[in-house]
Amino acid sequence: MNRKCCFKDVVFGMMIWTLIMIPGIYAAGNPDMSDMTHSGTRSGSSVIMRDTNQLTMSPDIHASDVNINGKNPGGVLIDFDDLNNADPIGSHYPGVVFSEGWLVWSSGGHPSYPPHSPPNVAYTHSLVNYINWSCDVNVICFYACCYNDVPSSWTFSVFDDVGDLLQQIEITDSVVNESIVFPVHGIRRLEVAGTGEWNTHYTIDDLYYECVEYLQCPPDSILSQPFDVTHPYANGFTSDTDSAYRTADGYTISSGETIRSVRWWGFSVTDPQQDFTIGFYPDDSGKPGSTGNVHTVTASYIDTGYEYVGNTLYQFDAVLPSAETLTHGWIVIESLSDPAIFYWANSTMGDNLAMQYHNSAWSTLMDNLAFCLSPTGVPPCTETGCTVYMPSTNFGVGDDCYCDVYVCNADSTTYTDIPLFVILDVYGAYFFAPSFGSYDYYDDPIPPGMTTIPVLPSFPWPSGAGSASNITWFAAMTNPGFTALHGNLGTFTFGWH
Ligand SMILES: [Ca+2]
Ligand SMILES: [Ca+2]
Ligand SMILES: [Ca+2]
Repeated sequence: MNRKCCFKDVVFGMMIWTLIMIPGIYAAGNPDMSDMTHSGTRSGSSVIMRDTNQLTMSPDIHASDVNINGKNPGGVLIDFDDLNNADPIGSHYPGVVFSEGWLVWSSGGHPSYPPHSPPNVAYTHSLVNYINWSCDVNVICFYACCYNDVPSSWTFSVFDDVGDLLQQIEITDSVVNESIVFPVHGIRRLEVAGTGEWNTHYTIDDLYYECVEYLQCPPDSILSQPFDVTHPYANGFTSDTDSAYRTADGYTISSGETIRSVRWWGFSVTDPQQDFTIGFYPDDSGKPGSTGNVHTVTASYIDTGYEYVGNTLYQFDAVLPSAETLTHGWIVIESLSDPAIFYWANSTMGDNLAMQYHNSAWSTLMDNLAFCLSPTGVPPCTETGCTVYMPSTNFGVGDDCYCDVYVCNADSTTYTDIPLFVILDVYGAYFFAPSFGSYDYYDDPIPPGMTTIPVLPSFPWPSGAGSASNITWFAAMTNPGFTALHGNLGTFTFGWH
């Protein structure tokens, strides 16, 4: 009984200390950021123009760098020279489908249609034709020959995945191996049309394209809007407690799903920060509502290895302290006070609508922000201690319920004599896992890194359970003598209805 009393004293001492300290975090004064929030040129190792609300990136148009002869290793060059004269093209090249009627022609020596790469070119006489890509393409280049013996014009058009026209290029006179470049993003389809006898008087050769390349969302993501490393207009939008801006994007997940972890990408000037709030706000007439659920998180981050105009792109991951149940609304990721300025990176996925808050009002950004939402998440192990996880804070009939405790051993040796206590507090009655009797603890060895202890196996929340609130888990390691906590105490409060 002595052990139990000692442990409870330690636990509740820690709990009260935690409760007292949390408001202090919010009340902490902000350092003077005035030198970081002004627009214009920053002194330092790199001189980059920045607006206050975003990084000002000069567009990095890949097409201007592209060497159509395959110099750019990121793309694919189709020269049609591996096929024989009169072969149909069809699906011969992986990831690209040519409509029926596109054929190869060995046009060597023809003055109006000389191959750009001998011997072959491609053509179709079909009035209705297309070339479809299975990936989003961010640049297409090719060489066209058009022969205008009767008045004709040729229109090359590219479309996105929903059939919206992205760009058109028109040729109205005879050309020989004219370079045609579509430096636009998200192309899925090319069509050729025209006037006069256009359909019998053109060829193309050396078709070059680049597929869009995304960074990865976690495999179990329920919303994926990742950063696009081939984005020609990579940018970041200020979302920082120390600035006058914060940034939001909309999201919708299926009813019944919950959000437990968030991955996002951004730029930090200068050192990456780790302390953020992630807020989920209901929609209020097309903008974030005034009150939402705000989670304070400590993120882990990695340097992605990508740099945009001198700015390193970081990938951040954070586990929410409790599952977020709002299935539709706005997510706001904002860095807490820190000398660095955080810029949330944009994405080429999404509806091209995000919002930014400034001067007490939300305004529209014609862009998307790069983030992923995931229903599970094991926190990074950086500090020794325990984290309790349940998939909801308020269970209803049929909801998936379980309880895991993540035990972080940040030391390099396996603990063999460190007890792990997991205690359920039901209105002052204490149940000690794993037996849920009046006193028990886990005494398995705890290896370095993160160990997941399944405390309650998964079960559907039953009917007839009534309702309850403020039921709390405590999880902590102690020293072998049970007199002091070893690492951080984890708590999780939940209820049911
Ligand atoms: Ca060729
Ligand atoms: Ca800051
Ligand atoms: Ca959006």
